Amino acid sequence: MSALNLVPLPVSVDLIGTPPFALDDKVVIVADPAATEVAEVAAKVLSQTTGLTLPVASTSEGGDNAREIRLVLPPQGAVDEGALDMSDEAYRLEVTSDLVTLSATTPRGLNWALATLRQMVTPGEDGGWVIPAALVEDVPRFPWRGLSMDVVRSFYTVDEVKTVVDLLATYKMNTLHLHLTDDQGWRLEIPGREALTEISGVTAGAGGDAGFYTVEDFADIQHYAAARGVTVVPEFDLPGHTNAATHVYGELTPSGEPTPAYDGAKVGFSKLYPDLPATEPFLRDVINSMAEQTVGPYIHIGGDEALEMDLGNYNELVTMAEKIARETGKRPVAWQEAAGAGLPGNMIYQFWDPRLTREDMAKAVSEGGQLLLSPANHVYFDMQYDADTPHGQDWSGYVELRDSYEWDPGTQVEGVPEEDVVGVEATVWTEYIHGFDAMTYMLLPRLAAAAEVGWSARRALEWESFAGRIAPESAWWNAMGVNWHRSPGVDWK
Ligand code: TNX
Repeated sequence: MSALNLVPLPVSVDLIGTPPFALDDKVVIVADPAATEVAEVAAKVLSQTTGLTLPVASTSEGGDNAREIRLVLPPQGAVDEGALDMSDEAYRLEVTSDLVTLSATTPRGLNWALATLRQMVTPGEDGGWVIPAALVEDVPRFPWRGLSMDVVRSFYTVDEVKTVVDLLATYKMNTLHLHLTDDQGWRLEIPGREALTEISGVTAGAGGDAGFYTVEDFADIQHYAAARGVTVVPEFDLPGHTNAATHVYGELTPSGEPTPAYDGAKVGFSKLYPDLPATEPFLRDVINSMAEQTVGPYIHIGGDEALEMDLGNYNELVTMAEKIARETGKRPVAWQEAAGAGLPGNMIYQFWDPRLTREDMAKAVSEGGQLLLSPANHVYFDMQYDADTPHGQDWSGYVELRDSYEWDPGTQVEGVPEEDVVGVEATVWTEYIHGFDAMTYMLLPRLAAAAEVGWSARRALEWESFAGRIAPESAWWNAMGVNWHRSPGVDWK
């Protein structure tokens, strides 16, 4: 039997050598009570893979011929969202001829076991489906593996966002960061500030779609994501990238007049003013509402590209936002520019622009901060693959699959040791990505590369190996009905 094609590569895989598990319509999924939600996801994923409809049960039927997929959690296997503890994500997957056992300490870990199991399902010799007998034991290298998705320049529907969640879970990525506010639009309903979405929910970047998520939509996305091991991080980008807010509230500008709507792609012109009386209440209302609406432990306060702002005003505003966010009980995250603002210790800074100085980040980390890595030259999925890519842009160069794969998060930022890196987050900005076909075309296959860089041990990262293991995944993307790009160097099926 050939080696298993698993992405991201697990810590250990042992083929047992006994006959495979036959996956047919006699198989029952048996789940511990705390694992029933994952069991439902498993039934759906396996049905999408094979066309089989497998029942979910809470107790084993027993019997000599019973073949089961068991999902096992220890008692009190609750997900502790607050702790960046990788053991919460560890899993064990054992496949024998008559039993498949997925075990983990949390439902999230079970989701990752399921992701591995799905990749092990292969066509059998007699036309059915088989899962090779094996033992897989696995744990991630970094606790944060995510995607930041710009739903402002172009809006994506709840169902489209759910499909992105499916893709993240497929590669054991645990975080969906939603970029919800920017110059061109405002995408999350804020109760008490409904004008934000009434006025700026109907605007977008040129060529992009408009729209917004209601409070119910946002809850629905988070519930769907949580069932698949994915945490949602909302972003209120400030003090730059705020034209959608100043377009709604004239009181946020010195003239008292609202700014015109903006549908261009230029960045860095908009700003807030710390001394205006309306500013702090506005920050408070938005951050408090986002925090209240958010299940996960983080809130992103932006901080990028306030290019036309006085540094003193910038620092004052990110300090104000950090304090308000902190008071909600969430842990704030900000783009790398905020690392120079002298914010308190345990911020997470998101490194994105390889052109900017890294000294501020090294200093902030030495003072207790941590780093999330989104280097544009590796994981900005709005970068074109090459000159012929019909979507996206190229300010950070072309980024092919291999570029997304060949880099080491442990050594990206001089002066920042691996233990201060929380993980890897790809981004997809949508100034020049319009529609969901374009979106998944830009994500796939690069998303899988970013996932492996964040999950797998460094010694495992070999392009030839990855290129071989990623090839069969195209069958899954086709089964999901999503568009993808045929990156060179891979023998796609
Ligand atoms: C920079 S990345 C931005 C975004 C743009 C992106 C385009 C970051 C924090 N800011 O506003 O959409 O480049 O690649």
